[in-house]
Amino acid sequence: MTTTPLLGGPTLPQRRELRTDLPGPKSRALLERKEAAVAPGVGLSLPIFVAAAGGGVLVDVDDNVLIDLGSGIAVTTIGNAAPAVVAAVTDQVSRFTHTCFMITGYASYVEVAEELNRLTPGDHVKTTALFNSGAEAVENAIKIARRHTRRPAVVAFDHGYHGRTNLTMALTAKVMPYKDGFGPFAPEVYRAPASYPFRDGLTGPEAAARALGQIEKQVGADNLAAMIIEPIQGEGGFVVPAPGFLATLASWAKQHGVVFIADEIQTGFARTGDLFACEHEDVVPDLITTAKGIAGGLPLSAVTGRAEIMAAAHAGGLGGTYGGSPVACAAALAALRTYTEQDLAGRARAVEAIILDELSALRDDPRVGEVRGRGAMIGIEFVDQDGRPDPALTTRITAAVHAQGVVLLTCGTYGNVIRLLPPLAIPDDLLREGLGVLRDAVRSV
Ligand code: PLZ
Repeated sequence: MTTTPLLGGPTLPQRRELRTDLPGPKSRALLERKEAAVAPGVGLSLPIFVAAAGGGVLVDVDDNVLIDLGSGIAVTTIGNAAPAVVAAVTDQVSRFTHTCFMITGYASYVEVAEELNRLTPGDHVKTTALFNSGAEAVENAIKIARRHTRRPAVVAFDHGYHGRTNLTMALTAKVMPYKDGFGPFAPEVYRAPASYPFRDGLTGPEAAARALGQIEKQVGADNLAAMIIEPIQGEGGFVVPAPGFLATLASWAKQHGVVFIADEIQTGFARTGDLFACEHEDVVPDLITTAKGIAGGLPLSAVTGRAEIMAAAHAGGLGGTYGGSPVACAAALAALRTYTEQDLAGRARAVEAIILDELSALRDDPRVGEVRGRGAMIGIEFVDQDGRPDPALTTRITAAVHAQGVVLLTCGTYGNVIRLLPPLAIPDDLLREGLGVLRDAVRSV
């Protein structure tokens, strides 16, 4: 039995082991009950029900041990049920579970805010507000930007993803499955072309000039409260913008008094090999939204930004019953300590090297259009012989990988990108094994 070298962690065996075909009988029975009891709008990528997880594995209810290359969509970056998080949460729930921070305070909320103010890009004075989900953080960032600028419009980008609530659906680009039939959507949201080097062939400054030209013609800087962008697009296909794209947008925003919001909900917390993806290009956002990796699996999100912008929201204007729950804050303090004390950004760069090494044999495959990304956020875009997106091939490869007991996610506007988001607590040999399964599946499908 090997345990993860990174976090001293879990007691689960760190090896893949299939005792049944997938899904096994217990998962199949739960799937039947799910179909009867759970609204069909809530999907399930793999028909597997989990009993335990840690390090780089998920153990299902049939005692199958699966390799986790998804981290629950970039959430359990420090590992599932990470010991430091378990200890902090256990201690917190035994003392108190809830007060509502808007009613009576507790220190951990303040400490999480202090940590985020310190860790996020830029050395200006910052403040933070805490919420529950990524979408809620995005909504609040827009509320703050509008109140600060007294302007109505917001620009988001092609391939962008920001959530499933009404305002964030409007910001999200892709209609299926996120928006179809769920409108009407929030007004005053405009979409600009993004930078997608593999498909548009533009340099960063060229792509930025195209976007800004459109914004100036169709929206007008004087009407624009904010632009919101993911520094590497997640759901949209792990699209890394060409160098200079983000910096050009940010400097235009500054010049025109437009609030530049970096949505680092998927890219944040060491995932891309820096603590935040903006750091790679020295871009300093006015506001940054974070969630996912922030609390090791507990629901927590944040808006952090320039104190003078954050102060635009009047007293009592921001909040919610559960935002910054004491349990989630306890988890976050443990998780944030882990990121910095164990240099998980460095670990993400080591994971990147392993991924690129294991996938190097695929680069000559004409169906592999591009392997891209940074750190432990790497995507593979699949194309047909004419270079067009090949979602059917992507689905076949993913299904073959799932059947072998490796949890793997897809993404992309065209549904043709396999994305790798392993927990950073995964042992190297297990990561290599999971990638080997993927490599074999690509070859055999
Ligand atoms: N912004 C950049 O990646 C969440 C969505 C999965 P919530 N991404 C996973 C799905 O199909 O619902 C995300 C993101 C970025 C915002 C969000 C929204 O975060 O916590 O899901 O609300």
